[in-house]
Amino acid sequence: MTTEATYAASGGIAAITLNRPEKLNAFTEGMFLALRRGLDAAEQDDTVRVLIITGAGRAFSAGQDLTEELPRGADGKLDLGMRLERDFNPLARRLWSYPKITIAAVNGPAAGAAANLAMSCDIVLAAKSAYFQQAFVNIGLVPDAGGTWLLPRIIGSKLALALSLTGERLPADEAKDMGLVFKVFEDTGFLESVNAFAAKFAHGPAVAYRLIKQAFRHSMDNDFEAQLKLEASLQNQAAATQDFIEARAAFKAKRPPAFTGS
Ligand code: LHQ
Repeated sequence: MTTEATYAASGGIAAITLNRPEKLNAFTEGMFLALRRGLDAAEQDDTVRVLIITGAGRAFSAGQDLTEELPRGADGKLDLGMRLERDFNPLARRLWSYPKITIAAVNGPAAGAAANLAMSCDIVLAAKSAYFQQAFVNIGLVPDAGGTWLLPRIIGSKLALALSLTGERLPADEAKDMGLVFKVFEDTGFLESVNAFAAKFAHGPAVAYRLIKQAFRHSMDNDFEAQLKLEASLQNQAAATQDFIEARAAFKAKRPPAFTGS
């Protein structure tokens, strides 16, 4: 892994830290490479139940590095679509369908594509001083990395459009009130608070986690009838796990279950 994002895992919790603090962790090609490697490592490690993505220093990330050379098409014109298709969109898709729990630990500003990639994570935790900014309009661009699909579904279309047209900063507490952020923690000891929160997943029922995520992904598009059928099918898969057998035995014995993730 390049040092533009670092990876560490222990005790069932993995963490990828975006690591260009002097440039507010703006995304570069090297950072995407490191992110892909971190996502691979966490996915392949059977002991990992939950992946935290956070930023080094005072920011989560300022989005695309605006000073980086951007690709051009054969006609010489900037081809930002190519950049999105190559780096941002595969990352957004991967986070959206990642088989383990993902937590965006937004420690400071999350601007542009970084705000939208944070939203692709399952749970968003934020430090009190953090903010989210659909900064695209300030540089004459449109929200990308899935933002125009995710944001209206999370906070409603009028708020999502207003935030995108104004480029206003959305403070953590307001983001929580809108349903984008699950919990806001104090700046001091933010990562410790995030780790304590993540610890509840560290030894949990991994198959159920994956299936729960699948159910909610499909509910974005399914009608009620299709979702009922999907729930029945997913429940059969969950019921076939050792963890369900163990949980029933633990319930009868009035003791906590010891999940193995299988
Ligand atoms: C930066 C950046 C940055 C480089 C701060 N790049 N250096 C996808 C596909 C292809 C192309 C286009 O885009 C996309 C998706 C996108 O993400 S577009 C949106 C890109 N992001 C932005 O427009 C946000 C730009 N940054 C800002 O507006 C501010 O930096 C925010 C509001 C995030 C934070 O403001 P401050 O706290 O006042 O910090 P600062 O502006 O002083 O930044 C600190 C340093 O970080 C500074 O460097 P310097 O060497 O002068 O100390 C900035 O130049 C650098 N930096 N963002 N995106």
